[in-house]
Amino acid sequence: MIRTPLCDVVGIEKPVFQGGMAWIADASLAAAVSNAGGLGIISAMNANAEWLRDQIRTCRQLTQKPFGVNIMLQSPFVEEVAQVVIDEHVPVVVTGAGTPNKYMKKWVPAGIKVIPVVASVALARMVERAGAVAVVAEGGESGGHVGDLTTMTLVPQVVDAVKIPVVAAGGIGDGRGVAAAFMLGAVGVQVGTRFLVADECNVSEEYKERILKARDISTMVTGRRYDGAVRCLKTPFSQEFARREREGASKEELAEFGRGSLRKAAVDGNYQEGSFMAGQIAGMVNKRQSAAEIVDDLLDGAEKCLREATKWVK
Ligand code: TUI
Repeated sequence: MIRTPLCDVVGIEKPVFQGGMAWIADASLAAAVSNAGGLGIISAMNANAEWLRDQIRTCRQLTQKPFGVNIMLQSPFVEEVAQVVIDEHVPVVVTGAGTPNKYMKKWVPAGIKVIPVVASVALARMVERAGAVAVVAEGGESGGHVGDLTTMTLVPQVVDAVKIPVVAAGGIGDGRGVAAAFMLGAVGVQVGTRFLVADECNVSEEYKERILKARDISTMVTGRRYDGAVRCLKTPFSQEFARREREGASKEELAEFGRGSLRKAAVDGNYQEGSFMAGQIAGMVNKRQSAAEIVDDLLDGAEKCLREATKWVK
């Protein structure tokens, strides 16, 4: 069994967070991960207050355990969803794609445990001062919106910079990755891509099949030119996006071209026009399992690695 200080901070049994994947991480997946002893996370993505409130209430019907809500700070509905998590007494809020300090001024006094995703040491320090109980240090191996640093370089630098627990994310898909994260000083992991193929994940069948078929070099990053870098599978859509970017399309033109593409992938399973966000670990995700099996495989695998890790030490 693996138990770390993160478990006590968040009130969970197993130090595994499920990534708040936009258009994908709903009450069904979040409740399954929380019931398995990890922290399930509902993505507020670009949805409005009503949708989020409904998902939070559904999640509460499916699990008695703590769960989180991921708020993407670039959402057009950020103000209203920021209030919903207070009104609904959500235990944990994870933020992404921006600086959450403005909202933390309301969340922290409301008793919400705030755990921002950071892609730099500077942001980690800033959110610690603002009252974050932990941070997720996410390297560019992850799917979706990515920063510049890798997990290998970001995690130890964040660990050295802050006193609060650090959760590693980006490129972690099995027990070896979990063990490596612990070696870098993290006390937990956040995993997204592997949960895409969980039985309780309601993403389109096409998306699941594409993840299962992906190999090591199947992802790419688009949008680097305008600091909106997004990692997704190489598909007709992402290759066309990259072509337009190379040919000098403006930020507005690219935003227009990309509008609705994640929904097309996650909900409609539209391979031609969808943006199939996925991390570089997709090549290792080859099996459909329940969320509980995934959580247990991650930690059992880590335990085995950690026990064997001393064999070279004389
Ligand atoms: O946020 C994510 N991953 C995401 S958000 C998302 S939704 C989306 N949909 C369409 C296009 C773009 C996004 C999909 N995946 N991960 C956490 C994360 N946060 N990664 C990087 C950052 C980040 C980057 C810069 C956080 C803060 C930051 O700097 C803030 C600042 O202003 O310095």
